[in-house]
Amino acid sequence: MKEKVVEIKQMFNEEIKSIDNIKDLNELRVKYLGKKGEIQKLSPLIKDLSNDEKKDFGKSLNETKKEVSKKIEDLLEKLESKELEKRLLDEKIDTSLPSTKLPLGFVHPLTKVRREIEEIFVSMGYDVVEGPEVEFDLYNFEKLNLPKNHPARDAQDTFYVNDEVLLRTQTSPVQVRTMEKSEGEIRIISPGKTYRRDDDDPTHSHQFMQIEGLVIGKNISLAHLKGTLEEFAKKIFGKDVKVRFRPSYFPFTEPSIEVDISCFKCKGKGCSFCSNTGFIEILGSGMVHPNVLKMSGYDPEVYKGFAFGLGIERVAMLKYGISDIRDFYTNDLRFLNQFNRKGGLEDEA
Ligand code: 2NM
Repeated sequence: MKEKVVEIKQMFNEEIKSIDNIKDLNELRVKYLGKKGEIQKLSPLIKDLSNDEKKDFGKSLNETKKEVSKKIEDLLEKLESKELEKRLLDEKIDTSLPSTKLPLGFVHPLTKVRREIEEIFVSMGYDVVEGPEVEFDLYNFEKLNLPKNHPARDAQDTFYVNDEVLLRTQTSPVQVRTMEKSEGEIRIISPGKTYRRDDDDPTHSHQFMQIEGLVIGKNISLAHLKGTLEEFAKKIFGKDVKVRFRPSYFPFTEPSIEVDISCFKCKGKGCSFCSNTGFIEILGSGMVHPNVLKMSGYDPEVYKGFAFGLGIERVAMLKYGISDIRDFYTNDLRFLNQFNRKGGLEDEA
């Protein structure tokens, strides 16, 4: 009986030597340790033995089972780590290969210029405030000293939702809303989309972008307006530009002032670009009209303020020499790619 066990053990030891993969090892396990395996097959023989022999045989059968089992487990462990190593080697990533190029996006020129203007004013201590594009007539016109039937409304005709609701023609309603909510000093700019009833052409667009600014304080004067806007013009167009202030008219400011910079084509000598004036208009401004202050809860005897507004398209057109405002809105990549990270030298970023 015992010889049989030894024989099986020897057979197993011989067979396991040639196993070099997990699949074959599993087959070997079934062959020796399975329900109908070589070792199990010996169990029925036990009943024909004497008690002493039974004990002896049972013991050697168990030991063999343990031994075979242990050898299989050990080899399994070795084979598993070998296979993992092989898989890692096979799947090794070649980091020297060139990567697939992903087209990187870049910001729209209007966003670029808006951010640049915002940064200049934020560095002077202004907050950036936004508001609704669909506005009440009350905020877009009436509280800006433009009552119904005021002739200046003509120049700012817009898209109406109904008699009292419209698409804002400027971002000033944001300034009005801010004044209503505030007491005391204010220093804000409000960027955003604005709308006018205009036929689109190279210099007009029914939708455009504006940044307006508002400063309110007890001793704010025209001197603050001039100093601020001159500093802004030099930061955005270069420190060599000359700045000119010219009287004008807006219903919401008194006095009203337009700001020009020296023409960068002819440096102020006069050319076709500046209609021989040597200057180019860049923004409108003025001291906030007492009526506007009053309507928004400020006492014009105590508080004064200056305000200004500029078109982002206009600044971008002057800065980059763009001659048609519609280029900003038609999404032609030949136009837009000029503003990619490489300055348009390559098709994609
Ligand atoms: C401009 C020109 C002049 C302006 C006025 C106000 C407010 F709300 F304070 F009255 N906000 N913006 C203003 C003044 C805007 O745009 C050409």
